[in-house]
Amino acid sequence: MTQLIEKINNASSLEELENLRIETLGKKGILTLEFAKMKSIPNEEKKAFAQNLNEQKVKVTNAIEAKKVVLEKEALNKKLENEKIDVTRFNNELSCGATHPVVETMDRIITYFQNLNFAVEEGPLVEDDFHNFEALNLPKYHPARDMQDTFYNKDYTLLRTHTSPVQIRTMLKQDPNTPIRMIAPGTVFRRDFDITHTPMFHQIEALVVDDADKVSFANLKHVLVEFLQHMFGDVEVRFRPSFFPFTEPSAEVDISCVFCKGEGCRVCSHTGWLEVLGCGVVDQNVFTAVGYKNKSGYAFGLGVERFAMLIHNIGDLRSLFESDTRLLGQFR
Ligand code: 2NL
Repeated sequence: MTQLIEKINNASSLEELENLRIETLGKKGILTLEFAKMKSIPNEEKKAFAQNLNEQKVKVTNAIEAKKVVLEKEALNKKLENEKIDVTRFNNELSCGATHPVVETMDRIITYFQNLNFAVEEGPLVEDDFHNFEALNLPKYHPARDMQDTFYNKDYTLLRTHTSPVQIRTMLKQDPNTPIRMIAPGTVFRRDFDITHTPMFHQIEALVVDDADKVSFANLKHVLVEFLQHMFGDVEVRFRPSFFPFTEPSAEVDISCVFCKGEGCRVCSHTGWLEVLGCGVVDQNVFTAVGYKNKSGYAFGLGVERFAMLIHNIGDLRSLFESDTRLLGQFR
């Protein structure tokens, strides 16, 4: 008996303990078999025999129960130890996301103009002929409306080819005597796909409108020189006469090449200059289309991808649309 109790106390697992229980108290256990002997015991000895057997049974049962509690607690502790999670542990290898260079560049430009008190306006991507073309002095049969450049829908709507319709909508919704100082950032769409063109890209356009004596080309020039030197550092800025249907006069703006400092390299085609935006004084036909009289305005437009490529020295426009983490990971 003491040997059995000792075995129980030394059991090293719940399995071993259960085996001991079966060996003693199970259907064919030694104590169970002892009880079966009752029949053959003389009547006068039965009471003492049964009492003794019961005492043994209680001792064994208690010993097993007590050991079971200990072993179960040990098993639980072991399980908790194995499954422990340190929620405070920091994993340096975690790869985190980064702002896409196009979005980062867009945010920088937006913030710059917000600080100059420009409002940020938005408009629909699906536009109509009037807001995208007609109001911008692009009459029917103008080459810029060509099916080659514009995504047309069956219902005569189209995907906006520039963000200018946002300016048209802003002028229409406001009283003509309320001055305008706005930028329109957003996606635009053109049927063009090669090394330097993607069918979707990003533009930011700006528009300033006020009484005729308050807005001039000189104002525009000053704002743009300050802006470009903020974005690209100490660069030369050059205005070249150009043409846009919605501005007169119009200019294209170059900065001295940020890679060769104007010496001439492959990026600037050995000219020393990089074209970065287009601008001009709002054409009177645009004001007529939206019912504005005796107003003057200036406007400019730029491609965000081109800015991002020049700022980060990215050679291929298409790499900005491939979501390759080897490129994007460099902008964390
Ligand atoms: C470019 C040139 C430009 C404008 C956009 C504009 C808008 C209105 C009236 C007059 Cl509502 N002009 N926008 C003006 C000049 C140039 O963009 O090369 N963009 C990438």
